[in-house]
Amino acid sequence: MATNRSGAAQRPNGAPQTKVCQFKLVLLGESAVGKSSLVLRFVKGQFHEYQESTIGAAFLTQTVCLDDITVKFEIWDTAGQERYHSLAPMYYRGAQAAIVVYDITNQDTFGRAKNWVKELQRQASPSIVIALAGNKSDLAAKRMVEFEEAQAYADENGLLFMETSAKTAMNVNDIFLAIANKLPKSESGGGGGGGGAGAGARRLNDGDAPRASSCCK
Ligand SMILES: Nc1nc2c(ncn2[C@@H]2O[C@H](COP(=O)(O)OP(=O)(O)OP(=O)(O)O)[C@@H](O)[C@H]2O)c(=O)[nH]1
Ligand SMILES: [Mg+2]
Repeated sequence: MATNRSGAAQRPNGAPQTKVCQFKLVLLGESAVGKSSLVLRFVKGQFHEYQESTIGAAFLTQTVCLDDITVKFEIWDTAGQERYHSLAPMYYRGAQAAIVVYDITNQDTFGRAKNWVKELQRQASPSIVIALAGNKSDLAAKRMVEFEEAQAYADENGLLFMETSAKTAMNVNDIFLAIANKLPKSESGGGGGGGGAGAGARRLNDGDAPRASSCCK
């Protein structure tokens, strides 16, 4: 397989081969903040007023295309109910990215989100990319968490931050895209993927099965 000047693999007809990088992403946050709704919006473009509470966790995938690579997210949507808390490490272990979600109409969920951030900072991969999502931004009339307060907290902790609405789709694709852009796509970004402890991307060539520890270049 030939490579072009930028080092990207080329097919025999000269067309550049798209790099596909695979990342494990986990959603965490209090029950009913809208984690499943954000994933449903991102993956299927849908919203359900009566979304059922998640049991255990749900797994979905979605790809986003950046300029020169395709990022495939393996998404673990965890259950926010307290009785499932002890399962969470199974899902954030080896994750390269996390979205910690709170509901802008509920101050308690913001406090819970901060606890999830602390837990990730202590126990997840040191290079994990964490995004904070203040969901239900369509309910601004009932707002209890100020944008500026959350932005300041995110800045102090090096988090991406957006207010989102799974209902109107505001900033939903954008937050995943911002994460995709921030994730390291080189070997120096960390090793391993999937269930491993590292934080690098797994690169897939077209038609390849996932390879456990090779990274995007
Ligand atoms: N208005 C509004 N409602 C939302 C939004 N996102 C989710 N909801 C509603 O909030 C409720 C809870 O949403 P879920 O997506 O099930 O919340 P969850 O965080 O996955 O909850 P668990 O699975 O129990 O952890 C549902 O009734 C949704 O329709 C939003 O952006 N705006
Ligand atoms: Mg859910």
